[in-house]
Amino acid sequence: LQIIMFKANKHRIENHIESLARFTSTPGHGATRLSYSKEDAAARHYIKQEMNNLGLVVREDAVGNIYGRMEGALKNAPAVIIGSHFDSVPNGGSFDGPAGIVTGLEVVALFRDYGFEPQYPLEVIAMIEEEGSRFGGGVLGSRMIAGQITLVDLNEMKDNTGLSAAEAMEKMGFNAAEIGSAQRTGKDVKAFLELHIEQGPLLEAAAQDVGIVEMIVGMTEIRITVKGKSGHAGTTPMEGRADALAGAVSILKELPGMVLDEPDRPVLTVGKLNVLPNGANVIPNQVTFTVDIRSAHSDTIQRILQKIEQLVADVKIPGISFSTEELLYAEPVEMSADIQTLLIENCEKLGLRYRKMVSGAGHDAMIFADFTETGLIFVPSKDGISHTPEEWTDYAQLQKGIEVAFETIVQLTEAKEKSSNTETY
Ligand code: HGY
Ligand code: MN
Ligand code: MN
Repeated sequence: LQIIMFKANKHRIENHIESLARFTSTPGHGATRLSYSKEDAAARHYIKQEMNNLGLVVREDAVGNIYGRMEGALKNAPAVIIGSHFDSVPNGGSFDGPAGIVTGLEVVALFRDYGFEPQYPLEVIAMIEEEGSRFGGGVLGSRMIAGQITLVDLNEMKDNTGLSAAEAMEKMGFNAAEIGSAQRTGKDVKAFLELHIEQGPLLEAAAQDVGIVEMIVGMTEIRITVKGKSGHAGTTPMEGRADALAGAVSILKELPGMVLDEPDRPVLTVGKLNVLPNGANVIPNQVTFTVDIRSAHSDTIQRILQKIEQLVADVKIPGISFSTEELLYAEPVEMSADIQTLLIENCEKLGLRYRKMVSGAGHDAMIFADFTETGLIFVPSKDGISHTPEEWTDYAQLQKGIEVAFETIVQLTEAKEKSSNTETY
């Protein structure tokens, strides 16, 4: 029995990752690449150029997601899509997002190297605003593809300078009003596959090469705004102050305890907090902060949201008011059982160690799963860390994950080798 191993090219992989890592507004302090920023534009140029070099037909949808398409033998057949996002968190790492895009580029390069021709068309995708670092919420590129976002939403989502997502798109030559044309459905998408770094410690600790994701936890992101009354820090008596930060603290200090007594170990994070007018000698009149809650069980998330609602209602400080907005709500979602089976078969064929696992991180795959067969592959993260400049995955590990992705994409596109005399047995 002779198994032909199609080896991915580690140098190409490393070169792509290192090249994309250079497009950051914080050089030396990790990847900071916000959607529609000049760093986005530089990364976009690189990605499109590499797609062109691979002979792909390159296009950008109305809202800035990038596609590189390889036609298949079957005309008008739904496409298999592979890719991830190219925006980052502030001061993030080089692999979160780009690892999945580089996987798409390398899979196509392997199709070219080994003479594979897909029956179903193959599309590499690079999506915007998965992290939500600029406009909040997250998975925005994929939610627009899934038809879950309207033009009204894009006019309402603002960055911290008050610019809306629609205006930011327009500045880069995209057109939020055409958002409908960005939608994909199960009719024109046969499957979606994403490779991502694990962003946790399990694979490295168990010396396993690949994580096969069964399910992505549910998550919600809310933004709470606390309004009070500004005033002079020196001449305003403590009694009767409507100090917005004091109001916010009365909520913030209760939040961690809310999840600790939940049986299924949900997580809650306050990652963003803004104080206005942010003067050391001015009583704050407005504080906004985000609350990110995740659990494998949506009833747990609902219960925590109700507890927060009650907590806010119970705060009785004269002159202090609260408002809450939901920026994202995603149910826990299962990955395709069929694709998981293919991934297991391919890991075994390649002699790789693997585990099935739950993803505590959100990914574009959780949105694609709403309308097409979706698979998510993890590769190990050094020390389990991510969303920091120290984020790292050995290129040899990334190469193994890409080889699993290649085998799986060959199956999903029902690709055939050009010369028939190199049958795999
Ligand atoms: O927040 C997340 O889980 C992902 O990194 N956007
Ligand atoms: Mn990511
Ligand atoms: Mn991330």
